[in-house]
Amino acid sequence: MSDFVMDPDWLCWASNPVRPSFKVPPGAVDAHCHVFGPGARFPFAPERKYTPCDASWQQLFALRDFLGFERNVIVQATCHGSDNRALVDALQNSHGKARGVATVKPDITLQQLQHLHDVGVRGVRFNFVKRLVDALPKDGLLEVAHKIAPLGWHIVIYFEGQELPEHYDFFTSLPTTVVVDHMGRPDVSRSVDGPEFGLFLKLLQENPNIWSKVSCPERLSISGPDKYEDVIPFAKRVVDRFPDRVLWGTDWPHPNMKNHMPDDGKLVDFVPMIATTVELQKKLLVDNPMRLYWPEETK
Ligand code: 0GY
Repeated sequence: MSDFVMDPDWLCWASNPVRPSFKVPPGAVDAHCHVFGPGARFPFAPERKYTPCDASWQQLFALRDFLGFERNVIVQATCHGSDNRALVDALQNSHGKARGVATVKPDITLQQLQHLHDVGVRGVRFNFVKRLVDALPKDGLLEVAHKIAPLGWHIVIYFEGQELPEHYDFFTSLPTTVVVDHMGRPDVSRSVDGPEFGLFLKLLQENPNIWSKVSCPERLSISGPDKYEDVIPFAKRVVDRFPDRVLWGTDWPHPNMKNHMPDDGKLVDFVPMIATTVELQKKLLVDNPMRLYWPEETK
C-alpha cells in the first residue's frame, strides 16, 4: 500500500489502447516515456510539484510490446526529483532494451555517474518548465554539463516556447549533443512560418548538435484528439528539415494531462502524419535513437 495519494485532478494513463493502424518499423524505439514509482517502493520526491498514479516498468514494457516497439528511452520524471532509483530499477529490468535520461545535481560524483552509465543512463535532463521544477542556477547546470560530457552523454532540455529567447544563448553554449523535448512546446495557434517557431528552427539550423523530439501532440494541440491536426505542420516541418536529428516517443504515462488522456495506439498513428515516407519513419523511430542511445549496435 502506497503512502501516496494521486492529485485529485490527476488523469491516470489508459490501460486499454487501440492497436495502432501504423506498423512501426522493426527495431523501433519509444524515445520518451517515464515510470512513476510505484510510490510504495520508490517514494516520490518531497520537492515534487505533482503526485501521479503509479506507472511501473512492467506496465511500460507491456505497452512497448503491444504497440510493436522494441526499446524504450525512459526519462526521469520530475515527481522523482534527482532520486533516480525507479529509473535505475526499470533499466536493470529491461534486459538492455531501455536506456535512461536522469536528473542529477551538480555535486554528483564521477563514481555515481559511472554507476548510472553502467545501468544504461545516457543523458541528463535540464528542466525549465516552472510548473514542474524550481529554477536551477545555470552555473550549476553547466557544472553538470561538463561532468557528463566525457561520458559521451547528451542533455535533454525542456522549456516553454515563449521562453526560448531567454535561454537561447545558454542552450547554444552547452558542450554536448542537446535534445529538445516536444519541439520546445510551440504555440500551435501561431503560424508555423512565424517568428516564434522560426527561432526554434534557427536553433536547430545553426547548431548541428541540437536535436528535437517531435512528440507530444496531445500536449500542444488546441484542436485536440484523436488527430491533433494543428500540431502536424510543426512536427512535419522539423522532420522534413532535420530528418537525422529527430526522435519520437509516446510520453506514457502522460503526466499532467488535464483535459484528456491520449490513447497510445492513436498516438502511434500520428507518426506517419509527420514522417511521411518509409525512409523518414525509419530514421525517426530506429536509426536516430539507435545512434544516440545504442551507438555500439550501429557500428
Ligand atoms: C513530459 C511532460 C511533462 C512532465 C514531465 O518529468 C515530468 O514531470 O516531463 C509535463 O508536465 O509537461 O514530457 O512528460
